[in-house]
Amino acid sequence: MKKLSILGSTGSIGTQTLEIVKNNPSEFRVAGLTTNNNIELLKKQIQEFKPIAVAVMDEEKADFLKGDININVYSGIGGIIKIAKLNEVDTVVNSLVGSIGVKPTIEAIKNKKNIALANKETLVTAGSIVMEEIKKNNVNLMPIDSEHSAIFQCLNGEDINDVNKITITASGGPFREFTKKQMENATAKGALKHPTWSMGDKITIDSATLMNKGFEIIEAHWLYNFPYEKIDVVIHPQSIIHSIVEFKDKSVIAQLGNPDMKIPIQYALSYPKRLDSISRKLNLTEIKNLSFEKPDFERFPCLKFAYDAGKEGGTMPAVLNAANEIAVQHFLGNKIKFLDIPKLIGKMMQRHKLIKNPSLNEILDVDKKIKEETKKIIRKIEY
Ligand code: MN3
Repeated sequence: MKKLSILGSTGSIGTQTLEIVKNNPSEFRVAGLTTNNNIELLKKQIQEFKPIAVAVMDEEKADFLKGDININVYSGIGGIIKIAKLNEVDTVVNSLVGSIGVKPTIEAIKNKKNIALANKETLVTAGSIVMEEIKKNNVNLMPIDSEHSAIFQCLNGEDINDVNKITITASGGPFREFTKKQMENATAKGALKHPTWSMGDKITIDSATLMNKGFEIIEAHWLYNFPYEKIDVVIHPQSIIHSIVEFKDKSVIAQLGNPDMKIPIQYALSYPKRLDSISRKLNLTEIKNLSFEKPDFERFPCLKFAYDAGKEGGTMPAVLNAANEIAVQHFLGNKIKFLDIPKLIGKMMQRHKLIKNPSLNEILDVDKKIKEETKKIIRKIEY
């Protein structure tokens, strides 16, 4: 039986993880849960899954919860790290959103926990440090993201030296067919209508800019120790093929499934086993066609920024991520326009003085500074 801590249990990935736990009571048990501030839902989760401890990012809300229940309630980032390090836990599901997720992953690895990773910032900003710690502590890092789960499955039992190319599929997001002009007037409401996947707000906006795909390129680079030059993106609007690996003998392996995050989440938790699933079966004859297009780097400059940042390495991906995080936050709050997102990221990357082999503290420092600077620029362009 695997004992889990779920960081971000009230979010989209967190609640779906709990559904899987509920459906596989003999496989998984919950030991720790954390939320940003949704204590109403957390309370329900505590009653149902009976963890030994929880953490709430928001200190006031944590105090509020303490009066209500009789298990340990921790707070702040320190509290989240405590849940990631719980003695009773062997696997940490990190479904936090944002760079706040980096430290808990690293602390969990140092405490010999296996990681099921949904938090993108962990590998985007600190990939080299994280992969080193994974090796040093001899633990498993399983991707939860559908694309990386697909690549992992295509590579199962293969030698990475036999791989010619990894192709990550992208739905293209809600603005796939938008002209630049249409994008100028795009609203947060419109961007939140994703055609195939149902996800949290931040990642849905990242899908509209294709930044999400950019992050996935950087993650794939670290997960599979694979050069950027051989990682491609193809637009595949139906989101049935989740990624593709081409080998040197020109054989191509792809992984397919309905766009349902419960499938890759469950595999990340059950690996190396496969378990029965409540998810809907893929019915190929129901799908009229599977189509593929080249991504347009001109309309979606965030994708290009991600390649650039990844290839530059060092602190550049942290700059990409920090500027994006703040820009998306302000776009969601209707403070800036859709096309301001790439403008802000480009500006912050251009200005940045690269640190080549940064320590974790240097990365987190850059993260903080870039966020502050991005906010300063936004204050000037707000209307
Ligand atoms: Mn994905």
